[in-house]
Amino acid sequence: MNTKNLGFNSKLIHGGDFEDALGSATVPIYQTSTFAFKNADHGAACFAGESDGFIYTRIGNPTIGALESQIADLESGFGGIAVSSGMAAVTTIYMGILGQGAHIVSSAAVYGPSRVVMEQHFSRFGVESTYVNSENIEEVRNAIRPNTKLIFIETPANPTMGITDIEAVCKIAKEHGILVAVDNTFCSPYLQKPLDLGADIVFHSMTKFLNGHADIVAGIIVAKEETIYKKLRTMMINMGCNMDPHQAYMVIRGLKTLGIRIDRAQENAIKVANFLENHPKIEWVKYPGLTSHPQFELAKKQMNGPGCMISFELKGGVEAGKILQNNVHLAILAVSLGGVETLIQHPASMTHSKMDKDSREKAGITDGLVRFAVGIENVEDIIADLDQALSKI
Ligand code: LCS
Repeated sequence: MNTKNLGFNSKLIHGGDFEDALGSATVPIYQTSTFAFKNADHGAACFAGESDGFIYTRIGNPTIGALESQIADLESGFGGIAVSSGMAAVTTIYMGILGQGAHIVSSAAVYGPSRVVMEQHFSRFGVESTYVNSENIEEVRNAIRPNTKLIFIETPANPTMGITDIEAVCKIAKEHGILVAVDNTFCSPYLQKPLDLGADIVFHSMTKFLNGHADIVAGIIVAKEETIYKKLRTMMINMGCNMDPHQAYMVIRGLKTLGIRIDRAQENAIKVANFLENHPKIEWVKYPGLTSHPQFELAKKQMNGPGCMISFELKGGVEAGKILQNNVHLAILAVSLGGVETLIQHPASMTHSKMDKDSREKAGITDGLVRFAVGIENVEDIIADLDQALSKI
């Protein structure tokens, strides 16, 4: 079925370039590592790229391919590269685009390991990095060097909820012939389409909203153009960070409800953010749907909704935050986000603990910051849970 002209939610159900020979209504799991060739010439033609046949699951697999084509279409890209985790997406992009002597400019506030892997490991191979507050476009411009090959941004940023102007960054990058990669994990293509705003590469931890059920770890990269797609696909194949067919099946299944899951969680998040902002024990709340967010207007312009992630700090900082974490009952005290369940975590001691304190502080990740991922439960229950836990402080 040609799904090109369907709406977003219809594409979630019917998208993906896959037609089953036996008419299966859902994409089956091709749980195989290898594929039989029709004969020796066919095998050679597959390896030479002269035939479309499947060869070996690390190189390609029908279940994984269905997911890749579906997400590439949702992100308006040329092609998708499914990988074993969000971090596999990050390292595949770094490996594919950067080389010895290359330089990367990145948002300072990114998922901790995206920065740690660059500063502690890629630096050993001669890759230089500069971390800037990408909410300030001049800081991005000023960090560019003659050897800058990639601008890497995450927006909204994990966990500060800072917003980077994707279009403005891409404009600067184009002037210098630099590629832009955007981590779209916090939004999904339902809320934000970086390739339409000028980015070259978009990627996700599909562990989060795209799968949506907190039961697998997975990642995907989508490139806007064929040359970058081919380069990154080859890197994924050679590094061996491919996805497993069962993982792909789980994401295809979870993806069908992406729109209604986000609609519901976002509706809840707006109410939770308002509750927190008006609570006397809260010092500050950062949520793109609140007019108090410093980039409220930018968020409205580049996102289709404020999303489901909130960061806040309590009066009483770290200690008060601990009491809150220890007293919630409905919200699960756990890292990750984007599932149907509400989660709470403390970035400075959990997701961002491997970043040094100085870098954390410069990135706006204060020791007292608490991150709240809003799920699809009844919002009255989420708020009542927070209210009773706050009363313990
Ligand atoms: N990018 C972002 C924005 C993320 O939040 C994460 C994981 C990753 C990349 C890496 O993805 P993974 O390899 O885990 O699939 N974020 C997590 C978090 O905030 N809590 O636990 C994991």
